Amino acid sequence: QIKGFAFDLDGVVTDTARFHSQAWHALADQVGTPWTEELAQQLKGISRMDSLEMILAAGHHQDDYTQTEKEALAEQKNVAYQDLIKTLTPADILPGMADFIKSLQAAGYRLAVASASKNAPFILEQLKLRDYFDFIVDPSLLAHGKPDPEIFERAAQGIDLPVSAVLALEDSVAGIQAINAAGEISLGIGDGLDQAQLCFPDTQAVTLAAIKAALS
Ligand code: B16
Ligand code: MG
Repeated sequence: QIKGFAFDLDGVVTDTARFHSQAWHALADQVGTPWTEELAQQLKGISRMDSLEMILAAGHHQDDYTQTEKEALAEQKNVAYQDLIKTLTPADILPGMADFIKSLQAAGYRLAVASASKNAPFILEQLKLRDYFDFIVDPSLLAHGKPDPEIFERAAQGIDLPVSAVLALEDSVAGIQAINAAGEISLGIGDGLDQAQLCFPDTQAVTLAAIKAALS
């Protein structure tokens, strides 16, 4: 019996990946790592420091910088990213997601956000969705990022539910693996998420009725 939902943010509620990519692309150019669409895909759902390490490793530059220099590079990317997400408005909520979130709240489900992004509270404010969520996981308190289950376990705890009563939505492979490892019901949005228990082609297709039908 599902009593709560845990939402990934980027790729599920809004498309911030284009802004992450824009900011990381500039940084990749600066450190001399060739930017590819494949690399951009691999960064989805991955924490800021782990993303930086992947970009440096892709160009064999991981040993060229001290830890302090790496932190400065990550901060530089974040400043550029934060400048881009200031432009977000409710019009940037992915198709169908505002109605879906509102319908869940109206039906009495508890809602959590399980995003690896430290910018999640700001993004939710920009989208005017902050008040619909009972709990936002603070990723700075996590020992491990996705695909570790910790973030989805924390989301269930934050809304006072056992993991078995939570359905979680994700658009990344690492995210689906994290949900499955946590023991929650996994709902994948988009292609290439064969490990998800429920698969939907896009956000528009995700409704409470469709989920109930898929689970029955
Ligand atoms: P920040 P999600 C993730 O968001 C993004 O997919 C990933 O590309 C990003 O590096 C990560 O958040 C950290 O974001 O730099 O803002 O803390 O998909 O988990 O909602
Ligand atoms: Mg995502």
